[in-house]
Amino acid sequence: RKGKIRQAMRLLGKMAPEERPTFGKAVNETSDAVSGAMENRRAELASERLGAALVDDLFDPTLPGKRENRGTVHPLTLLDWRLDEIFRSMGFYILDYPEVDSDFFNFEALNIPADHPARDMQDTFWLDDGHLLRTHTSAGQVRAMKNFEPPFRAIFPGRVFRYEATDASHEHTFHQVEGLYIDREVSVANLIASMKTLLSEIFGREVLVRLRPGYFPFVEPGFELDIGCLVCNGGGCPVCKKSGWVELLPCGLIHPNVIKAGGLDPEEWQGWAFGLGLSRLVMMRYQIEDIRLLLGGDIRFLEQFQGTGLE
Ligand code: FA5
Repeated sequence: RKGKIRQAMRLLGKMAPEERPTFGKAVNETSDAVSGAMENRRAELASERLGAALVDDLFDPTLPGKRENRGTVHPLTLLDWRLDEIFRSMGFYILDYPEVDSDFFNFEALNIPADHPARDMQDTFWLDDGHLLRTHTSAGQVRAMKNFEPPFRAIFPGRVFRYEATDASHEHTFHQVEGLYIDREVSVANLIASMKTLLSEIFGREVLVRLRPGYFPFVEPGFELDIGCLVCNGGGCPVCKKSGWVELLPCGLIHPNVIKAGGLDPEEWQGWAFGLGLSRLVMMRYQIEDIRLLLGGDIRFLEQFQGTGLE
């Protein structure tokens, strides 16, 4: 209302009649020109907004997609899941026991008293309070016997620790899976059959195995089950120390003293156990030539397991 055009229109009344037509015409033309310009600009702005929206919201199906960087599942976890599945289907419990344990469960209860030379087979990280980092998952054997009514079968996977020098096939921190079967009557034949089922499920084919006598104070008889090295296919490499064989699966029938430590009567109950080297199994399964890659945390190594086994 206070605009210049309105003010000019108000002037019309005070003008001499002969001046009015020309002045009036000029004001009207100006008024039309201004509203026309405003209309144009309004349309322009609207079409700019529409154009911008079209550009921003446009979906072009021919453009390449944006790659989402997802984390990958560690190969140790992949095989651990697979083993859980295989053993669960055979009626095994999946148990979890502490990494910090006592001398009793790691050694004493397994028929390895304080002065026993077998303690030197597994150099131990001791804690100040007399506890230790378990040197093997066998530390869970007597715990399991105390926890469950026999007959039962169970596996307990986990990290174990040894104070030892590292090389292509040895780590100070590595993974094992313990297997335990307690019943009134168990046999070596059944133990070996279970091991073979496990290996052929994991590798999807028969693998070359050999059985040797092995000494562990907590089993009698004890065996070492080796598999033909799948990193070099038996030709010889740093993983198998050029022997063509990899120590993978020590096992045996549980010693009566261990059955007793588990609170069971060895006259009534027997058992077998195995201690699978899970880290080495992963190396064989994925042909990894150095165990230190597993826990080294190198993202380029881990990324290679994209998608494996999860689908
Ligand atoms: C044991 O630890 C026994 N507790 C196994 C056992 C269980 C025997 C039940 C009988 C009955 P050993 O020290 O050999 O045994 O280790 C078992 C497996 O762990 C080996 O065969 C190997 O595959 C793996 N292993 C041993 N030391 C290392 C290491 N430093 N780095 C990586 N893997 C290892």
